[in-house]
Amino acid sequence: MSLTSGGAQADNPIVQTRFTADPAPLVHDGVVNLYTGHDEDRAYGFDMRDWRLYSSTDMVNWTDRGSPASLKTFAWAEQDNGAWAPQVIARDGKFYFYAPVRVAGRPDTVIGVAVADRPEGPFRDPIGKPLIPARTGAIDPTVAIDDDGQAYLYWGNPDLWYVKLNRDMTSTTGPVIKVAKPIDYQEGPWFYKRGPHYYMAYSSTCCPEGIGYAMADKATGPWVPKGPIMDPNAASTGNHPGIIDYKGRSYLFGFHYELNFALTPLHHERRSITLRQFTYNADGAIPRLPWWDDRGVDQIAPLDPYRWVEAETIAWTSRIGRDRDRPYRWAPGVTTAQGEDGRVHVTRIADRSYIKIGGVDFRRGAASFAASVARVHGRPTITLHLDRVDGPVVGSLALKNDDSPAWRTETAPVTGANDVHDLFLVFNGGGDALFDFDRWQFRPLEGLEISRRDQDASRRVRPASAS
Ligand code: FUB
Repeated sequence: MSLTSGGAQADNPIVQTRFTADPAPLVHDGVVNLYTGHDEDRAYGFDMRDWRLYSSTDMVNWTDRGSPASLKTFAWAEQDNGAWAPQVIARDGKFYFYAPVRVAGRPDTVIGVAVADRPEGPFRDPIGKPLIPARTGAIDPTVAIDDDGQAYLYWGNPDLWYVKLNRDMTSTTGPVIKVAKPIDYQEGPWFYKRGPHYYMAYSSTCCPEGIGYAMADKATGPWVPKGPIMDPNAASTGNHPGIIDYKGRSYLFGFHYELNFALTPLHHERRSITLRQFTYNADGAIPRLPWWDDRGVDQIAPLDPYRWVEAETIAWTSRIGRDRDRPYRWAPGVTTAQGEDGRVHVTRIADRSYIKIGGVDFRRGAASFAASVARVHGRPTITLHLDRVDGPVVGSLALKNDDSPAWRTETAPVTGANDVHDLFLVFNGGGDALFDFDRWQFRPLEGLEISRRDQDASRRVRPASAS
């Protein structure tokens, strides 16, 4: 199958290496930075200790950027649980991270603020105390800056509150205001302005939760309920919106529990972030969307394999095996780890596991494949399949047995890879920790220099289609 007309389609949920919840996307500098909550692998109820970051430029392949912040960021907070829904905003060259946490010995929650110079952090606490002191229902902060420069922080379950932020984004001004909430409002507010309209999306009708929204003519309301975006579904107790525009398309993030149900028929708070594309109506209304499916969104532009690609750039991986007819089942997997220097790599690669990269544009042909690897055990192989996990093989790299932790590059010839294809890196060998994997790159066939015209064509944007 050659996908020469454009790119691939994503898979829902968009992260399989961890359980993720409470999506908070931030578009900055041409990149979607998706901040998430993180449900521990063995969670029963909410068991959340850090936040995660994933980034994408095509909405199909997501790069694991590690943990930008954790409960340790807030030294005064309870350290064993409570890292609930965050949001990040950029202002004046810095990034401000707002999140609810708990304080030892208090039944209520508080909201903390942290700041960083880069989207991936590390975030640090500039005030050494809660930004919003303990209050009933002080969870799920959402932040936006109005056209006049005034920033607003909303939050709340089951009521909806806001306060104005000072220009420094780390202090408040004026009173905390409780607003008249839409009747089905529950939690998880997502506040933003688009054109002349102010929007408040939220998790609705607990439980199970759908997604609703309201609109207003100014940042402080009154909020006029506009009905559901997504009806609740009995298969999912929770939901939680994050909404962005990116490269001319509009996206709704939320979550479901399908990877949990791949493990067990029992409900646990082990959630997975999902994604859907939509188109606003001419009057600014958000259309009613169906429940999350297992198909994600169209790729915005194919991935360029002739530059180094982080190995943790993943459209789908085999930690959860899946084919379209036989929904979910466990399979040998891969995971990701973050070094002391903040860099993320793929590790604990098991025999028969794989990483799928969606919509890779080999253009007029690849000559070789290079992988940066370390801690290689035995003689594992990386076999390069196109289109399917058992699709045509265009190359195979046999790694040298070498336990050294130093990254080194190994290469193998490639034949028959051209045009746009999904790429499956399939790992084989004895055991479940075959090697560590930092990044990979193809080299084009000699003489087939990649012209500017080809590069432009490969970045051609497909017409947007609403899901
Ligand atoms: O993830 C913990 C809590 O669950 C969030 O703060 C709520 O919005 C709900 O998603």
